[in-house]
Amino acid sequence: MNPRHLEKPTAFAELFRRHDANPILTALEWPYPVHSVFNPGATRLADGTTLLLCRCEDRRGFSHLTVARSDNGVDGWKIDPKPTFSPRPDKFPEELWGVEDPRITYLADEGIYVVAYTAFSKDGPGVSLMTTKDFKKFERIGFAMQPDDKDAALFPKKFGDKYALIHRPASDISANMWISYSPDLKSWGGHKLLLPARRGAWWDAQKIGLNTPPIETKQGWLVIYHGVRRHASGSLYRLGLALFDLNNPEVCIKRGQPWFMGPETMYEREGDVPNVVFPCGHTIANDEDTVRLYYGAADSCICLAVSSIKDMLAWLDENGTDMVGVAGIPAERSALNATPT
Ligand code: BMA
Repeated sequence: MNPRHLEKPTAFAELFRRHDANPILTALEWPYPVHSVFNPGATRLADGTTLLLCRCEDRRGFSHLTVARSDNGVDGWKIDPKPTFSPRPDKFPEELWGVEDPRITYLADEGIYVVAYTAFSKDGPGVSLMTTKDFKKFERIGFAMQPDDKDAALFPKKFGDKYALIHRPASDISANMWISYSPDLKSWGGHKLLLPARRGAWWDAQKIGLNTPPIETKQGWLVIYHGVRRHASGSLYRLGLALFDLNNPEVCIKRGQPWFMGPETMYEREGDVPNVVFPCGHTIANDEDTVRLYYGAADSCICLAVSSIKDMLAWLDENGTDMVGVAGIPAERSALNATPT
């Protein structure tokens, strides 16, 4: 049982409701030995099946990816009997220390899934891409972004004739979200700052990074990101929301001020890395509104929380700051303006 202060920590309205069955997947359910399962990418296949591409950590500390399928997205998971996608450092040296945190984007025009994942190389984590049609055979494209870079996902649509990727390069002085473009998923350029971490006491002051692929709505692209706040005993990973222009994703229209979900339950507060909620995927139901967020809790297990596009937009209206045109800053500079002091 949760200690009393963890039971219902606050009176804040809940945007995403945690599923009663949480955690929905743990290492205990795995058909072969793994230490932990977390941070899954997610998608719904054409037949309505929910597919999770789960990050599984072994007892060396290295991660691989394994597929779990369910008819209802909650239980009855059928897990591949052995690793679905293992690191191949012999051919792809950037995968020396494993593959992590996959984000799945379906490109409807081409009928392929593009998975952006973290390849843990000798020089640190970088962003790799692979494509698949069936989650059985995979084609690696290789490093899209060299180290230090992670937290990447492709937009499901092209802008003009270019694919667009959100990612998070990190240096000693910053860890902000960037956007880059490519004509072929191989050469990347046009790099621009998309959303910076805030500063000082903000919940997203030290580092931020994309979580799930951008969600297309009539009002713009909804982007779920994590913010990290470091404190005396470690880091707190919480989730925030921002809205970007449909035709020009570099323009931030709104940025939520508070986090909308943070570690509150026992399974989010305790585990290998305490105080972490970290989604890498969501699915949208047939009603085109219900959003199911699949997240890693405390880098230990897989959980589900449910909301809707309608509620996410309403939450941003209530809790967001308008970013465009604030203080006379034109739309094209909105990313820089997204750092309230
Ligand atoms: C981030 C990522 C995630 C992880 C989180 C908390 O940097 O590496 O895979 O869940 O840290 O440990």
